[in-house]
Amino acid sequence: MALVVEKVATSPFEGMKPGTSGLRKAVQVYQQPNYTENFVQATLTAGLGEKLKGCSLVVGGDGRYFGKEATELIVKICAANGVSRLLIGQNGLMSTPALSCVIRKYKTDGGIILTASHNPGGPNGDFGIKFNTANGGPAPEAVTNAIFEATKTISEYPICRDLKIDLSVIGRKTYEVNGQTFTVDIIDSVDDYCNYMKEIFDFNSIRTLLSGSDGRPPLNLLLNSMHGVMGPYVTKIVCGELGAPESSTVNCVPLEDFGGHHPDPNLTYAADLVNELKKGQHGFGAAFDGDGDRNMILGRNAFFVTPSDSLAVIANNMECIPFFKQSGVKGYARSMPTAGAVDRVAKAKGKEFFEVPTGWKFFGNLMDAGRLSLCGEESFGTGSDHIREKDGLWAVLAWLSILAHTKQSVEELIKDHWKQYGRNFFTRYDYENCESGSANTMMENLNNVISSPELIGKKFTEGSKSYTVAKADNFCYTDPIDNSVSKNQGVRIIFTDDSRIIFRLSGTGSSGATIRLYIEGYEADISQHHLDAQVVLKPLIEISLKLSQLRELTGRQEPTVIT
Ligand code: VG1
Ligand code: CO
Repeated sequence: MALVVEKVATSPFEGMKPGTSGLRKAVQVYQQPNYTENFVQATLTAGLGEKLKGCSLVVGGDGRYFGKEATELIVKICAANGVSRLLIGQNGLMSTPALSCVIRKYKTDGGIILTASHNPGGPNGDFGIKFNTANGGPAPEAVTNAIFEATKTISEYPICRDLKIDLSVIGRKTYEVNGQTFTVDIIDSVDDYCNYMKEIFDFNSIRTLLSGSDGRPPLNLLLNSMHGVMGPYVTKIVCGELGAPESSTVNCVPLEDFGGHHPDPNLTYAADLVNELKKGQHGFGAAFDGDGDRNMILGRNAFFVTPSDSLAVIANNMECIPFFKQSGVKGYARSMPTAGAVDRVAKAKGKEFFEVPTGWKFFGNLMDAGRLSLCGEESFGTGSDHIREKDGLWAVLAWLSILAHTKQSVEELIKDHWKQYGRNFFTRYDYENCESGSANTMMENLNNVISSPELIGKKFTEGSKSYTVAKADNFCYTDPIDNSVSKNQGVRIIFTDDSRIIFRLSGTGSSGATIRLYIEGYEADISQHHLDAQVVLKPLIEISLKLSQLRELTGRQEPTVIT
């Protein structure tokens, strides 16, 4: 079928600057005439440059409200721009890690992900668009900056308005646009990813762990997909391939509004899972976010594994995962605010170690250069160089592999880890939706505090605890591969005992400002390891709040979320 290309005149919208992970805005903002079209066109123009004509792309999303409309627009605009092939997840669904996997497997020129990840969805929720490059990873800052520049000058976009596709039917459709062939492949959202997981892990050993067929009691799982995109992946892989009963999964039907909840796997928004695990019937629990790249791991009785510890435990047990036996274990990395547990494993194992700014895009270059195997963020992100996104289900399968191999429980593994390496106590306080002006004032004040020469060596006392400042700065990162520099990535104050307090503003919110306060304290003494992180870190939290005047400036006495 031959299609007509129409040129539509448009004008720029303000504020289309991608944040930590794509452009996230209220659905109503995206629904404005030409808003989505402008951003898609800018993404194609600046993201692909000369490769645009004749390129192939993967498109998929987390199933949130407005995803189908946006997918249809993308098809029409890609066709008109001379894109030669699109691979689209059935019904527009594809988890972020699966999309990364598909880009790499079919060697496409990149992909477009329709998600606002853990942000709420629905007509009054958020929507988001993110561009990934040919390595399967989130576009680096140079590319997202170029996209932003393109949004400022856009004056028209081409569209094949008559192109109608049925996203629900798997199969190939071809069209003719300006004498060239345009191919749309609707593919199964799970198959390629599932096959890859089978290559990476030893499914037999996980099957045995779950069924208890080696004489041990079966491991009862509870996996909560939070009505995000993960439902079909969990059903097919964990139930279908690994034989877990259906009762070990909840909230597996993707909903456009995630059932009205935040699809965010943390102790606050996944409280249902925590409460269920507290009953002691399950030996392992996990939750995923809307687009499936985050994971929260719990042991029996809701024993909470901090993402920083999860990363360190996986780093310490890489031999349990067949993929790394083949590819070898290269370096380890974490984002700056993530607690330093993995640093100690890297040191003990003699591996190269990297500390990068917040956001998965900073890991990609290191992986592409063959220097990084495993990395993570405190925000429930864990992943490896099998793809170029963090990967929630991969993390669960990694944990199950370790449990199968070591024959230990989650709690035993963590406690043994602390015994060997000491414990990095960690907590994050989120103050969501603060007024932007006061949040910015607070950050400005903090920048002044850290630039004062008197701060170094200064002693802060709270109750019976004292901390002396060893170093203070606003984190600046130079990428070791391409030497690109990312400044102002968070104010950090590091004390002489390696404790840290870190402040930064979120780059994933769609309105107002979210302040994140990260607190870390290290304890080598095993007699202290059982203590509650909130208790251990209380003096540091108090010091942070006083130093920043957060309560006075924002009027917030308590955080919205504590993890
Ligand atoms: C947050 C997390 C960050 C993560 C990002 C995207 O960013 O802190 O670690 O990479 O979300 O995760 P920010 O700027 O709000 O702190 V996701 O699951 O939204 O793709
Ligand atoms: Co996510």
